[in-house]
Amino acid sequence: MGEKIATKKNARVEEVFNLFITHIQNFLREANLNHQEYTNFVNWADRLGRKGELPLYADVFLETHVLEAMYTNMPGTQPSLLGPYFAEGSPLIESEPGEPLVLTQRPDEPGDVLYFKGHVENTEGKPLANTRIEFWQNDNSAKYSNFDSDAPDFNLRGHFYTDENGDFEVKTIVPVPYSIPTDGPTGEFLEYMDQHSMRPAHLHIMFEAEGHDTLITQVFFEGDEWLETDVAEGVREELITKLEDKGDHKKASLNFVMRPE
Ligand code: MBD
Ligand code: FE
Repeated sequence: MGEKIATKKNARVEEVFNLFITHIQNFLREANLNHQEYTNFVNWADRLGRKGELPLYADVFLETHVLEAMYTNMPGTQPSLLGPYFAEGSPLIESEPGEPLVLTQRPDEPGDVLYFKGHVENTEGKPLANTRIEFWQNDNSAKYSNFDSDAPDFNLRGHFYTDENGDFEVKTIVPVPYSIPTDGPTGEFLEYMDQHSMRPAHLHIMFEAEGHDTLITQVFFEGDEWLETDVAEGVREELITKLEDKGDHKKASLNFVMRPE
């Protein structure tokens, strides 16, 4: 309607898009695509977008490379993938003094009970009290609430705060290895690449503390058969913890180190 298209110049955006298109063009040249292959490729990308799998595809095959470029050799706990299954607006979890926090769950949530303990401090060794912790994971059917699980919205999701010593303990269930969806264009891609679709079992945790860089990371478990071949390449050695068998429940813990801004 005669409205001017935004032409505001942004040197960074221009640089990034220039690089992007140059590399795609070089890729087409290097792969020596014929016209039919080019059409097939465009159609595949179109299916990916229409199925809503672009965020999934990007988080599985690209996100880890952004993190590696940004955070390798930085002090503090290594970030890992945010992934496509974070949901805004999780419930606040509170508990009576001395009682553990209980992550939102159904009355008889299937799975092995897990008590997960964490300690949060910064790179100077100062414990970080009152750190906001966002916590989400899959259920025993390997699905995420708000996305592919039949569980109510925000099941196995919640946020809470560290105590005065920078500690927290939350009662949940042990997450299970996860297959990314194989019935759409992302699955098609995995088949072309002859690659499996599995991620090792993991907890998603996001830490926010005043005056510190937000830490988005994941926790994995020793002995998981998918640690070495995680389809999304999200595993970092220091994020692997041990599941201790305590009879009627499991226990695990990890320390997290945040960087001052
Ligand atoms: C997941 O559960 C996940 O955490 C990532 C990063 C990608 C796909 C599924
Ligand atoms: Fe996940």
